[in-house]
Amino acid sequence: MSKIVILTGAGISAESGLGTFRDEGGLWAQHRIEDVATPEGFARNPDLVHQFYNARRAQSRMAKPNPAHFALAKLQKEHQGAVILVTQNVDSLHEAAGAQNVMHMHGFLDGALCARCDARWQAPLVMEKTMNCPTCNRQTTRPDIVWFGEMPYQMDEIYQHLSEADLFVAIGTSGNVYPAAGFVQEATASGADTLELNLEPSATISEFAQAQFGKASKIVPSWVE
Ligand code: BV8
Repeated sequence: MSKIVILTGAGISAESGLGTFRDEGGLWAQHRIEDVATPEGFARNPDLVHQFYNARRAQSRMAKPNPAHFALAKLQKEHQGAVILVTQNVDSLHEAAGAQNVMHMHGFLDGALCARCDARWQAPLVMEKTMNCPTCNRQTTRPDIVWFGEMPYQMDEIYQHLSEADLFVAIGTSGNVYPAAGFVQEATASGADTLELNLEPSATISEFAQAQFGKASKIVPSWVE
């Protein structure tokens, strides 16, 4: 059975009402990356960072999966084990649509992490810097999110899957953030075919053998069919 590795970005959740980062009025237009998505920003002003993620957590808990999320879950079900879903997104819309074993390389809005003892637990809707870690009881709680300059999760497994891929598909990502934006080269180097499904050409469009442009809720279900 051929192996398909799929990478999704904020664009797949846009039609579920969750803001993207670099589109008009996106998250990075409202906040400086260095203030809300770096460990230095968190050390400088944990309240601001918690507010940023509390607002996104509240929004994501009200969001519903769209036809693109459901189409990928269906594809996964039909190709047991041969469809690997990697996401840069920190929402849980893939899981809400029925996807399994989603690899959240940039972390989880619904995850809390202790910066001191590495304990992880389900984040409450509102997180504050005064929250005690349930394991070491210190006030060192942070969102379980991979910030700029931090090592994304499950990288070894992801590179292994890319080395075995027959097809790599990037959906709803602008191709600006590494190492995710470099996955297309890894896949090409292992002889995989490559496809970009996006609203508009990404920064790495020249690396893809094929591309289809349009809204994810339209082009992803038609590609899965
Ligand atoms: C790391 C936190 C070392 C979670 C995020 C130079 C070269 C190489 C690397 C670097 C470099 N300079 C700096 C770096 C490192 C840095 C980096 O890449 N910086 C960039 C800005 C240059 N990377 C890191 O620090 C990473 N760590 O490198 O560690 C290492 C290296 C290798 C191996 C191991 C370790 C950590 C990166 C993670 C940072 N955390 N976010 C959060 O707050 O959500 S990144 C942030 O951007 C999000 O996670 C998001 O997922 C990610 C990517 O954004 P996109 O998902 O692509 O969203 P965007 O808005 O950009 O684009 C949306 C797209 O959707 C658009 O194309 C749009 O057209 C499309 N779209 C919109 N609507 C629709 C649609 N498509 C279809 N349908 C629609 N309706």
